[in-house]
This record gives sequence, C-alpha cells and structure tokens, in this order.
Amino acid sequence: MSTPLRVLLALAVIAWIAWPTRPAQSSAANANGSAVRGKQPPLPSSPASEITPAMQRELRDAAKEMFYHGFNSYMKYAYPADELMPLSCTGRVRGVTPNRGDMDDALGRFALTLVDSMDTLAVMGDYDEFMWAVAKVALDIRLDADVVVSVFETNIRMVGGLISAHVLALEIANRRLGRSPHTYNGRLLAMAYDLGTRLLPAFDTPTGIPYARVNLRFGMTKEALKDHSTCTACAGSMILEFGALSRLTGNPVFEEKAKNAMRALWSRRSADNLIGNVIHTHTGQWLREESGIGAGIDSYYEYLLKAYMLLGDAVYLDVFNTHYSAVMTHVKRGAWFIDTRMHQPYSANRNNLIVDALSAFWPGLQVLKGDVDAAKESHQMYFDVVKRFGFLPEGFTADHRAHWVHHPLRPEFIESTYYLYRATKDPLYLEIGRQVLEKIKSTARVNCGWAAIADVNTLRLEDRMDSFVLSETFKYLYLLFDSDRASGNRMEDDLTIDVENFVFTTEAHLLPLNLSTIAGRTTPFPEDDTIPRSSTHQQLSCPVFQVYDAHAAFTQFVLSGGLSPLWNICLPQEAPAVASEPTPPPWSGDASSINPSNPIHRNYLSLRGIDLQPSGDHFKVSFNPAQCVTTQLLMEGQALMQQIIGLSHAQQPAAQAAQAAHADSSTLFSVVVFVGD
Ligand code: DMJ
Repeated sequence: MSTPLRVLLALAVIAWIAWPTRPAQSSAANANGSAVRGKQPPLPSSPASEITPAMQRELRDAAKEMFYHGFNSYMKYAYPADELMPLSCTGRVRGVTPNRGDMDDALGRFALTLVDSMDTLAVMGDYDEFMWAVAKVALDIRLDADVVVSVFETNIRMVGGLISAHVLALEIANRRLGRSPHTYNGRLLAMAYDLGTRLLPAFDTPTGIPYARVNLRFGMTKEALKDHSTCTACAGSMILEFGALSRLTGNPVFEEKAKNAMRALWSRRSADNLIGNVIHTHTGQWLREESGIGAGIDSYYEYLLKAYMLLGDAVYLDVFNTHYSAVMTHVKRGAWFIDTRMHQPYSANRNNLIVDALSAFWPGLQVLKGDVDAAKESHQMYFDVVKRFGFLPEGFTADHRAHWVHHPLRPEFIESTYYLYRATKDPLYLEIGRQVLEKIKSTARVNCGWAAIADVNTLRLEDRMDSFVLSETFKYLYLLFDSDRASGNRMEDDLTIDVENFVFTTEAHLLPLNLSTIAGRTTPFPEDDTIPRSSTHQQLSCPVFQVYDAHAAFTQFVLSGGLSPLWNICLPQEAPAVASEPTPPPWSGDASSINPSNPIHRNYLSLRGIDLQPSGDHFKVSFNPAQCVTTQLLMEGQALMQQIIGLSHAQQPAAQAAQAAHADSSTLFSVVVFVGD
C-alpha cells in the first residue's frame, strides 16, 4: 500500500554531488605503498577441516587488505592513468608508455583501474570509500579520448563497471536514507549510456558482428576500420552490459545490437553445434575454426547462460544448453577440455593441445548450470596444475607442463573455487582459496602494488597490474571467505550488498537480477535458426531458480536466500494457476501514490531525475534534469514534478502555493513534502 505525499514547501536549489573528499578513515597507502587499513592478519596454515569461522574472517580481511594495497597504490602512483605499473611505481599511459600491441586496447585514457575496481569497495562494505570513488569518477573521468579501444574490453570493464557502480550507489543511497550524507544522482548511468553509445558504431557491419575496435571520439576511423576479424568472445560478450543499459534507460538499441551479434554467431555454428574462435565481421566466415572453452570463446558461453539469468529470455538458455552438450561431447577429452575443430570434432588429432588459463572459469559456469559434479571434476584438474606451480601458467599441457609461463594474477581459477564453495560448502575450497591467497601474497606483493608473474618457474615478476586483479581476483577471494554473507546469516539492519541478487559479469561486475522483470524490446532470434526448446524452462521469467538442477546444493543456497525484499519482484509469468492473493497492479508512476519507503518507487523516480531525501518528518523531493539519460525519461520526470507541484497547490496555503508556482521543472530544484495524512 503506498503512502500519499503531501507537498508543503517549495524551492531550494541544491548541489547534487559534493566534491569528492576521500573519507577520513581512508585506507590510504603509507610511505612504502602498503595499505594501513587494518593490520595484516596472520594466515592460518591448518588443514582444510580446521578452517574455523574465525579463520575464515581473517582470510576475508586478508583479501580485503590485499585489495587495498593494490587500490591505494594505483590511486597514489598511477591515477588517472589507466593502469598501475607496480615495479616502476608509475602509471601506464596510452601513447606514452611503450606500446604492448593489442593488450593496450583496454586503455582508453579513462582511469580504467578506478572504474573497474570501484564496485569492489561496495562489495567489501566500505560505502564511504565507494561513494567517494563514485563521486570522483562522476567528476573527473572523460570518455571521449581520441584513442582506438577494444569494444569488448571497454564494454566489460568500463560500461560494466559504471553500471554496476550505478546500481550499487542507488541501492546504498536508498538503503541508507536518513543515515548518511550520501546522495547519488545517477550520473554513472549517464556515463555508461554515453560510453555505450560511443561503442555502437562498431556494430555497423553487414553481419551485425561488431568490429573489434572503435575510436572513442571519432567512431569508426581508418585505424578502427582496418581489422575485419574479431574473436567470438569479443562479439558475444556484450549482452549483459548492453541489456542492462537498455533496460535501465529505456533505449532498446543496446540490447538489440548485442543480441543480434549473438544471433549472428549462433547462426554460424557447425552441424555439431560448435563455434570457432575468430570470425570475419563482414562475411561471417570463420577465420579460425578451433573450438574450445578458453581464450577467444570463453565468455560467449558465459554470457549465454547469464543473459538468461539476467534478462529472463529463455532463448539464451536453450542456445547455451545446445552448446554445452556439444562442448561436453566434443571438446572434453578425458577430464580436460582441449580445442577441437568446429567442423571435424570427431578427428582424433587435436591441433592445439595447450590448455589456457582463461578456461579455468568453466567449472564456475558448470556450477551455475547445475552440473556440480562435472564442475568438481574439471576444477580438480586445474588445481593439480596450481599445486605444481602455485599459479596457473597462461598455457599448459595436459601433463602439467607450463607452455606459456606467465601469469597476470588472473581470477578464473579462484572464481570457480568461489562458485564451488557456494554450491558445496566443502571446506576443501576454502583451503584451496587459502593456498592461492598465500601464494599471491608471498610472491607478487611489491611496494607499489601487485606485480604479474612473468615466469611461474622462476617467479620472476613483470611490471604489470591488470585492472581485473582488483575487480575480480581480490573480489572473489574476499567473497569466498565471507561466509556470513554466503550463509545469509545477517542482521536485518545490515547494509551488506546481497550478492544473491546479482549476476556477476565476466569482469565480476554486479548486475541486478530484477532486470528480468523490465520487459526487453528486442526482436527474437530468427525462426529458421532452429533452437531446441527445453520446454520446462519456458514458462517462467524468474530465471535464476530454473538454472539449478535439483541435486545441486547451490539450489538450496539460492532458494533459501531468495531474492531480498529490495528485488522481490521476480515473479512467475505463466506459472500454473494457484489460488493466491490478488497481485497489486504495478505502480503507475502517479505522483499522488509515491511511497518514499518503496525502493522500486525511488529507483523509478531517480531514473527520471527525481530524488527523495528525508528531512525530519518530511521528504524533500528534488529534481535534476541532468540525471535523465534519455529525453523520454526527462519528459516523464518533468511531468511528475508538475504533478507534485500541483499537489502542492492543492495542499499549501495560498502564499506558499504562489511560491511553488514559480518552480520550473526544467531546472534543478527541490520541494519538501510530508508523508502520510
Ligand atoms: C577479464 O578481463 C575477464 O574475465 C575476461 O572475460 C577474461 N579475461 C580477464 C581476466 O583474466
């Protein structure tokens, strides 16, 4: 039941974002670059069965301290450069630091590491630090440098980082209403929209498969146009971020483009439902026909399953399941997954007998699919290699010899360990996590951050700290040991971000599951692309519950946690009729029925530039047109504000009403309202 607003007073121009002063309790790095937030706790070295809850908390705190050592070092030595060079204690700047080729396509002169890692601050519960980072990004960062960037990397790291931080900032601002000085004006969503729009020219190809690169300022420049090849993962890992962008802003173009690209890849699968590694953006011909689960393909599979979970469109699940069967039949050889040829999967010869480290995400994906036993088996194979070297070399043979010997502190193995622990609660996975954490700590820590391993045999270091070390590796380590969160054993009043309500992107950014309740407006995959329908999965739009099969402990985990009240709007669409309470109609957005304590209402209003702040027993309603990322939202916001002003006229004494009448809903202003009768 909503509570009506009574408008009483009007008018006060307000500033929306305070200049970002870093919180006083800041965990800033000390003189030698190590973080001062908390002491480094001693690490337990006991057998798996003896990792007590207290030890888990120590490990969680150790992971947090490790994150801060990297984050503070980046802010101190590198910001606003895109990346930190931890051995030379300086920033990596595109066009200044010697070029590394394709690897540098992730660098867009947009403070990549800050944007990529800021949501980790929220996940770790440091809300003041997080809101400081949000304000800093909103004020400092430009997205229009004259540089050619990777469409894929910019999407997963920057667009994903901005959307995730936007959603978390809204949630934190809403949940802390009245208890903190934080306000948030939606600026990061506007930035994500801007950046997403800058990526759109890359999709202008005959196939719909995007070019690999685009110039942030000028679009498809000569340099960006020259390469007509792209990897499957590059083209097929846009849908989570672009789907979220469309559903949050109401502009369907992003989801449509990303879905088309996935359709274009799917429609070029082999007779055995396998796909290749590199494709021509204009002809749709496969340029490399190796078919595996690692580099070049990995997150295409990941995004099919997660797109279903996030967006609620069953076509993604059906496509995923079809590919999954093909992979388990043709790519799996014994316990390993070895590249095969998409058109000759039966041939005994395998071109490439190297397993790459990126493929270690697969056990985690198998957990999400509900194939937990298979996940345990494949995870064990990677762990055997980790035991040998301490890290996963970038490429290795099935008999555990390092082939490509470097290791840039990638997250995939620990990501899978995290999912397996959530699914099984087997302390083995805590112990594995402990070993990984200790190895990183004893090997890769340097004064100015965390250095990549140049050679897993000699443990020589490299002057490189990729942004995913902070956005993924330490985030997953932290979450693995954050048992209180995982068990759902939290206080009512706890402000902890509930990860059960989110899908993690391939860069470990958090996208809210309730997006599946906002209808998408994309065209379906073409009918001639016969997609085997898994009929039991058809009738629901609340997808997360369907993915897990009955035997998975994870099912219990998900179901017992459920969706928190904040996102409790994920409902069966065509579930069998049962006698139930009549469902209240969705809120129409009518001003007279605004309920300020309803987060759905606040989110709706925020997107339309309207914010509610408590002020004693009043609520102050503020309008900021710059917060609206589309004209449609702006117009709706203006109309709502006119309604609120109308309410004010009806309720106020004449003099105050006259004052309110001067309020112009196209400018920044606020009104004070009473709630209730
Ligand atoms: C990350 O940027 C993403 O996880 C991506 O999908 C693969 N590579 C890195 C981490 O290894």
